[in-house]
Amino acid sequence: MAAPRVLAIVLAGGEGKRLMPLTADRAKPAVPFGGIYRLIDFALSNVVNSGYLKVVVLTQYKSHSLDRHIAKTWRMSHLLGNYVAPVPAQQRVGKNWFLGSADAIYQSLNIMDDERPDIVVVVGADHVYRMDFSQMVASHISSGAEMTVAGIRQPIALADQFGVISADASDPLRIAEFLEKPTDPVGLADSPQEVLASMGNYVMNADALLDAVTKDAASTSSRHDMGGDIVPYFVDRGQCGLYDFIHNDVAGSTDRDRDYWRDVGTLDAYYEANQDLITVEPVFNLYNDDWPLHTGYVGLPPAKFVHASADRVGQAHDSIISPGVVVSGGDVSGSILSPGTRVNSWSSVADSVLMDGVQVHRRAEVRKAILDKFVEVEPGATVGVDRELDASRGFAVTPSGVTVVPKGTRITAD
Ligand code: ADQ
Repeated sequence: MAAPRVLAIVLAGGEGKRLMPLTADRAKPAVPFGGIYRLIDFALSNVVNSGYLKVVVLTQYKSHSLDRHIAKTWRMSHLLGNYVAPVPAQQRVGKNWFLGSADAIYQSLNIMDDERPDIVVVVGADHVYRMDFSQMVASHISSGAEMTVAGIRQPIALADQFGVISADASDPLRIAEFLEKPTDPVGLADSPQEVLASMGNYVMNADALLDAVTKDAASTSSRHDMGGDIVPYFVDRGQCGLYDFIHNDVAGSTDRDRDYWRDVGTLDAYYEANQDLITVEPVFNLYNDDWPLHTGYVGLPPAKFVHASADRVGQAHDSIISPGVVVSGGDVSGSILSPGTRVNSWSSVADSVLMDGVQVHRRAEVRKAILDKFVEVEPGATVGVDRELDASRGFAVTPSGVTVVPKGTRITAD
């Protein structure tokens, strides 16, 4: 049988309210991550590494920096039939602008007319993981279902953030019930403290997708959401397969990060996923050449570490340091420094995420904080040292005590 024609659709219109202030003026998939990446790079790397080179990215909310990143980084050759094309939501008027992810696909059906795919792979754009979608497509084809949903076990306490899957008792590869973000979830029989969560990744027969989103668009009761409306539609028809991510076997994955999947939906989850990159044997390994994670080349000089003397250090340890960083007489530990950050003499940065262009001036101190782009910590100022002070300055302080400072803020020594 000839290989199916596959079109990938990346849903990148999410607002990411719970990541404020990091999403104050950028879409969630454009949030910087791990020094040199944006969140969407993980979904796009997975799609491209899976061998799918026709990719549309549906954008909507504050998409300027996302569009720029895709245009700069993910250009492929239309001449060779490959592309990553950002497609903004059609300019509808009024409240229709804000309809959900199924409507975003419905509005973009003209792309399906152009490409005539057999199969459509729909993936979210705001998770950190490695996944070979070609294995999910193979599983989808062999099951004969019209739609397949990828699932992974998650703590039951998080069930209200996910679609929760119940597999069919007689056929564990069919979904018998699907509840979007349930408030009273039932745990798994073999593990009551866990549920099987939808990863928000779907494989569908193109004709079935077209039919479903067209019917959905005509419904007045639908929220026009993939998880809330389209998945339940296929489950009710007995046409929804399950792909178990644990059995996913990405080339070159180490045992430790093979099952790694993080929904970085909250500031604490975002902070922890960044920390996962740093450890000696990282929980998530960026250095796996068999499944490279692509991003834009920043064109900056190498990082450098200078100005160590009797009373100061110019060093970083247990940290990720990006190009263009200068650590000049400061001390960095347990942190991620993005391109172009500066850490000056007698200052220290610990357990923090510093985005592009952050300046930490002399004798300043940064602890357990996320500093958005171009934040300046003025000489002698502190952040993350006194949470009450941070809150009184208007900074977000997360439940686990991470201070988050919005883009461009000047933090002064009081
Ligand atoms: P959520 O992430 O809460 O749950 P949603 O807000 O619809 O659902 O976001 C899903 C994806 O679609 C994200 O990548 C988002 O950026 C994008 N998106 C949202 N609205 C869009 C729009 N109008 N246009 C384009 N893109 C849009 C979903 C599923 C759950 C599942 C979790 C897994 O609904 O069932 O468990 O993902 O995280």
